[in-house]
Amino acid sequence: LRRAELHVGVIGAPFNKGQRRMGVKDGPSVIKDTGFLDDLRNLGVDVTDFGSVTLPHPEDNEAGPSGERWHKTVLEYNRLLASSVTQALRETDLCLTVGGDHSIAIGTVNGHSQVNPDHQVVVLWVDAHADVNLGKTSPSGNMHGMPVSFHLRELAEQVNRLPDQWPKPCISAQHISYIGLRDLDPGEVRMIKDMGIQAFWASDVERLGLPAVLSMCMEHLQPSEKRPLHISFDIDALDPMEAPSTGTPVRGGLTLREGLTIAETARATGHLRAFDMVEVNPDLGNQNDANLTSQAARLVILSALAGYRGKTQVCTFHLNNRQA
Ligand code: 4U7
Ligand code: MN
Ligand code: MN
Ligand code: MN
Repeated sequence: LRRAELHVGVIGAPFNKGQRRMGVKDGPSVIKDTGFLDDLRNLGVDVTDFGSVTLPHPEDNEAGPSGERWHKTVLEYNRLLASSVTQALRETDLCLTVGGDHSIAIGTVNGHSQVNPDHQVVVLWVDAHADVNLGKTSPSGNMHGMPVSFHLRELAEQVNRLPDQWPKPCISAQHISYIGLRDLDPGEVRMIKDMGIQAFWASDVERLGLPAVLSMCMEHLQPSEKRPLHISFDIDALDPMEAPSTGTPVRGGLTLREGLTIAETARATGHLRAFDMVEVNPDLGNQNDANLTSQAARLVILSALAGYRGKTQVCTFHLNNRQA
């Protein structure tokens, strides 16, 4: 019996309180219904399903000090999720978290950072949006537009946390890159510029080409044994023609083919340790839209974890420095 090359832990995060549309809570179940767990196993990946993370107690409806909608609920949920991510990463090589809205990346990035506290996690944020709003810069109050701000050390003083100061910042501005941006708020543009964050807009992908963008990203982030790579993939990075069922679609996005290339390139580094797939909302659009969107999510996941692109595994996986 061949030993699996990669052991993946999968966590469902059916959470929707980072924004106001209910249906994103069903993201994990419709993505699971595509059969991607069996696909992964058939592609030689060892999969442990850690089930779903849900809040055990009634939700609190209070906003944060700067109007962050459902602030306590969002952060308490993410504290729970973070501990599941940490546990999954202690038992497996790579943690896949399926959301849910993008506020769940408060928990996934925090949980990933707890695994090797002295190892700096590097993050590739694939999204139409920068998700770096503070309560005071957010035009909506929705916390799915804020997860990055919770992690950045440079913003430490400006973020409203839980009374015990959870979550602690864990990422420096030079350790995150964006791909796919095209809809930022004025405060976000200013913060990204001030902090010098590497950002590739959808227009940069067009102008420079994706291979050049990806090599600049990887050179900048330098994923390594000491710098595990975390990808947070918002399905709205893709063009709405490819992934229509999502809460904040923006036209002029990445093609599915580009999404798959990003996933494959990250995998080929051998340093990918965490992957989030978020913002699939099957309630939006018709059944065909929902199917297109969950299939796009499935394909991106299979590319990231197994190098799959339609029956052919395009690159041999090599996980650097994994424990024997
Ligand atoms: B997503 C927005 F104002 N920036 O903060 C905001 F445009 O996770 C959108 O990327 C955030 O889907 C989108 O509400 C959050 C808005
Ligand atoms: Mn293992
Ligand atoms: Mn987005
Ligand atoms: Mn997002």
